[in-house]
Amino acid sequence: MTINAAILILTQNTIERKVYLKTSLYFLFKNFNHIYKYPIIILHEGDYKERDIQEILGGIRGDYKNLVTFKIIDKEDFELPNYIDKDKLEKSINSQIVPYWRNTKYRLMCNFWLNHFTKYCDNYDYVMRLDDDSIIEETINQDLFKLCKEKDTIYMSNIVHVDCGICNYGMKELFLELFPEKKNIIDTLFVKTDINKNNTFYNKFVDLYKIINDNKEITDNIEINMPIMYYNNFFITSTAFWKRNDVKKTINHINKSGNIFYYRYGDAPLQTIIISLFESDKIVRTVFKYSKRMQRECFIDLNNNINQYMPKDYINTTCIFDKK
Ligand SMILES: Nc1nc2c(ncn2[C@@H]2O[C@H](COP(=O)(O)OP(=O)(O)O)[C@@H](O)[C@H]2O)c(=O)[nH]1
Ligand SMILES: [Mg+2]
Repeated sequence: MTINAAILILTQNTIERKVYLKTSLYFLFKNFNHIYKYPIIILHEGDYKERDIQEILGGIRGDYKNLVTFKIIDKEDFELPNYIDKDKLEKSINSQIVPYWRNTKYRLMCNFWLNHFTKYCDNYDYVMRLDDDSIIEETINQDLFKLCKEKDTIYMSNIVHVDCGICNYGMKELFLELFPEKKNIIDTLFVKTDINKNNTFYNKFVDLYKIINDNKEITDNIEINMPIMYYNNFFITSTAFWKRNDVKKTINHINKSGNIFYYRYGDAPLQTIIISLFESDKIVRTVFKYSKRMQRECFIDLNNNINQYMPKDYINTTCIFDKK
């Protein structure tokens, strides 16, 4: 069986990211791709020049380097959509309400993985995303693409996690509005919590809500719904799914809300929810040891605070399915 598939890595040419990319590629080849030999496309914004490309390829052994190509993505992919109010966005980002509130470019990256990545998939029936800071930590003894094709899988991912409810505020309501008849499924995809006046986030959230909703008041008890999602720094997807009209219509509706930018709607929960709504029996969880940066390192946020979100030991992951 031949499978038309490729591995996509979106990256940036900074000193830090270049080191991540080299490490990630090393483990990708060592633990998967030296066996299965899929093409790897490294997507970038034009900041990888000839010498940087040589440097990356130089680290890939023998003929395996022929599997790797670099591709400049379209300039528009990382431009703010014209319906986004820049002033509102700037005020929202300045709130830095949670450590992982991030900046405009992070939001553009999330937007890329919802709206633009399919442009680079025309030649492939399946693509894998792997981030430059994702490490495959053990040998994967099966061809995951072949598995997807055999089982007619539309989305395969690994770690299940609960995302930040403030970053994804209003996401549940948005999907309920679009798919009232699918309330049962939508209910299973979120964990509810409340923030009231005693909560440390309360005042900051009220201010943020006013910025985003043109000074509208919010109730005293704020309902927050945290999405349950697959970490999508590793996933495999059927590319045809994202070209379906009903899927595109749903994505357009999400885009119009502006909330990918005004809040920080993650591409991961959005992908998990969209597939769950349309093809819930075609999502498959595959388990192998891999990690993203946040599980290995602490980080300094934009408020200059040091944050740790690592598992408490070297055996556990942050996967909610692995917890009792
Ligand atoms: N070209 C480009 N890639 C980005 C940008 N921001 C993030 N990425 C890439 O997108 C992937 C996910 O970004 P990351 O910051 O690791 O997100 P996190 O894992 O959610 O913290 C990584 O491979 C990054 O290099 C950006 O502004 N431009
Ligand atoms: Mg990352």
